[in-house]
Amino acid sequence: MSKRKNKTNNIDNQYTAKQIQVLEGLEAVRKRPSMYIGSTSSRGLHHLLDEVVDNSIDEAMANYCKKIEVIIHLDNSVTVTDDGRGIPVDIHKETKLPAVTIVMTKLHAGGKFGGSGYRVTGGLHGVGISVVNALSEWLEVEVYRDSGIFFQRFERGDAVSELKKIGKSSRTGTKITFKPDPTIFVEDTTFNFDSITHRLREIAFLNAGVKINLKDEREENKEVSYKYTGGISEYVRHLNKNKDLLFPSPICFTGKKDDIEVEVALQYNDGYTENILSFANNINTEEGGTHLAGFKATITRIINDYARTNLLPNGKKSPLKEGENNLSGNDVREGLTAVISVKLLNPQFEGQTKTKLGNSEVRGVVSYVVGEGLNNFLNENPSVTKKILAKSVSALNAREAARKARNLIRQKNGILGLGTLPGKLADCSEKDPLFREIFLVEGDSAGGSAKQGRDRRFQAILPLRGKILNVEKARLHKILDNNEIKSMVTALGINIGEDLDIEKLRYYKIIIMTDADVDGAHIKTLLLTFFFRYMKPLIERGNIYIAQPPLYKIEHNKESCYLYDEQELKDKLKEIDGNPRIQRYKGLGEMNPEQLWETTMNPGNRVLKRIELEDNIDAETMFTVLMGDKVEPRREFIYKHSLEVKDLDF
Ligand code: 0RA
Repeated sequence: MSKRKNKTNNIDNQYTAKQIQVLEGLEAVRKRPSMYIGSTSSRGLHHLLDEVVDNSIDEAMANYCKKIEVIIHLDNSVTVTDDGRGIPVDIHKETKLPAVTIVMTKLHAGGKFGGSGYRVTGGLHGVGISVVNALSEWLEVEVYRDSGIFFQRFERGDAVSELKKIGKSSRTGTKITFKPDPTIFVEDTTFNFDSITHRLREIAFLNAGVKINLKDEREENKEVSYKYTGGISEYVRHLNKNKDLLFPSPICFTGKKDDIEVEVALQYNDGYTENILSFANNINTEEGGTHLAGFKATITRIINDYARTNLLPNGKKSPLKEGENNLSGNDVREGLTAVISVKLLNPQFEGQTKTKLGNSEVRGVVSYVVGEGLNNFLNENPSVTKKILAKSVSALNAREAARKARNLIRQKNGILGLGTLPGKLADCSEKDPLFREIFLVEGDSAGGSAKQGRDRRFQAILPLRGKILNVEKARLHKILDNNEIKSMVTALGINIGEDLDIEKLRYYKIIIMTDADVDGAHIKTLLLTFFFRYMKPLIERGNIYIAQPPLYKIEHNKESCYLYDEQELKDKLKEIDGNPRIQRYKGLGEMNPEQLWETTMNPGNRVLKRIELEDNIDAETMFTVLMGDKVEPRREFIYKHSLEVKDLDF
């Protein structure tokens, strides 16, 4: 669940306690925490930290804060320090409490502050630090302000000391340390270094020049520091890190109109996928919205205009003839990596996950900034322009070829979407997709065993011969030429890419079953790359699973058992005395149909790993590195991660 908040209004920075509207106490938060932070799982726990950091980011957005430091302590408490203005400590007339105490102990419905100081926060999140306080076993705040250091401690939301001046200081800023309450976060109270780094780095990219440090005291030397003077331009460089580029430096446009700030950075690589990230007030708008729509419409229009009305720089005529098809949006975005960041006073977040920017006025401002900028750039950089046009036109040609290939699949599927299923598919008899599963099996021989061993009522088998095509290096029509992919697409029934219709999914569980060796791992990765690029909803909805065939069989005293990893083998060997004869399975083919059923396919015994998309952006990078052209980053990636993974199971 993501947070949303509004850009701070720095017009009136003479904040005083009278601007705070006191609303509710914190009992409500402890009673129903999920209402405020989405859930009390690990996600909700991390949301507490996001909330505190976001307050510092507000200070950074308003240009008062240059440095943020986050420290995870041994006891799973966390400290966030910033060098912003410091939370005000002056006394609020009606309640006679210091402002910081009110900020920590009262729920400010609809936002942190009423009135003119800070602008209103909307949506489910951006709920305020008081929510963090309410859900913490204890919280301590230190404010550096008005030449002093002020301190107060809270337990489960209640002040247990008064605000005290404990020293003098010439600096300003806020330091908050809190320990999530284990009686609320019963599942998990440990902070995850890697997921925190991801958000902090994102924030650093989006706020050029702000330095963000993260230290994990639970491990030695675990520390990272981010500061990007180039802002989102460096973000684009980072996203394109392992790709071959059409031109070396990202193109940047910035502008401001009607209090809406727009920043865009873009760069083309020679690949076929588009990777556009959009943000509003530092929130990743995964569902897009008006800023993204404005951007897309504008680059399509400008590049089309340019391709039609201008001679190419080498003197050749425009590649688009009069009356001929326009370049489509997809054509001009092939190989495009871009980051769009807008900052505005009252963002409206819509959509299913409230990550779609709704403010209609933003579209025009983005169009204006991108239109001006791109036009100027194209006029001034003929050689780059030529490359972009050539790439778009070649995408247009490929699109034509892909359309033909897709039509073939469509014809094959028949108008009713049923049509001819692939010959090698052994389908099941169950009719409700919810209860059907399909095994994608490596090799014909294992496919044969699986067909014999399965429960044919609800298990379908599709054997795949050899390796499927690496889709990271091929265009759509090539991909659809590939027989293995074709039969998979037909069997699943949902088509791919733009034509995908998830409602037509024929099997709720899609289970990849490969040998437990290097080739098997490679095939798994190829299949996952294909699903990620062309059938992403399957991954997002959690339809994809990996089967876990056993690695060993042990026979001892006329009894046999199967073991699934090295640790299980070690434990078992300790447990039994005598000398069992141990069989190591290299491939699925070494098991007979009954064994395959018993160990890997029977829902009563089997272990399936569900593939989850924890982070879209990191997954994007991972597939580029694993399946792309460049060898060195792949070697690095595998080396780095081989130290982390226990079994090479993706
Ligand atoms: C209210 C008003 C002002 C700043 C803040 C809150 C503030 C809150 C947090 C939370 C973490 N770090 C923070 N930094 C600042 C404006 C104060 C002024 O006008 O001087």
